[in-house]
Amino acid sequence: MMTLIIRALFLFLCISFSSSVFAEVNISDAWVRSTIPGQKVGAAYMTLTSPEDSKLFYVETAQAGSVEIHSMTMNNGVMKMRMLDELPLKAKQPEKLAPGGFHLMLFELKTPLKAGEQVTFTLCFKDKNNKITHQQVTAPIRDPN
Ligand SMILES: [Cu+2]
Repeated sequence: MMTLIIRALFLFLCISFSSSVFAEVNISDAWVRSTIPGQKVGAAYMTLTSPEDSKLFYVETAQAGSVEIHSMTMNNGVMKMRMLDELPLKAKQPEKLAPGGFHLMLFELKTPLKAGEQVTFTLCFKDKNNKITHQQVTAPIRDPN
């Protein structure tokens, strides 16, 4: 419940008090992994290149109840996923969200994610002065490989 309230607040801050006019983050190679019917969790990938130091701190889409920013690491042969409060983006350094590494995790999917369809995300960024901006990206759904 608490997290729901915090999420709603983040979204409110993000959408209400932010502009998406300048210093846009370049979003490329965005795609979403297709799911099988009944699967409630999905994953999305993209490459983020920010013109200045900034952080990705909130993501949402109408197709999922919530979206988390995750890291994935190998620890003695065991895959470990961790939720990040924010993903730091270094100026002009592409940060790749890809299978086996950083990714967006989609929870409580409203419908199965079918290859050929699309998912639109709102991404909220915070620069080093805590100025908030948001951008949208529409990503195609693909079968892995
Ligand atoms: Cu994950």
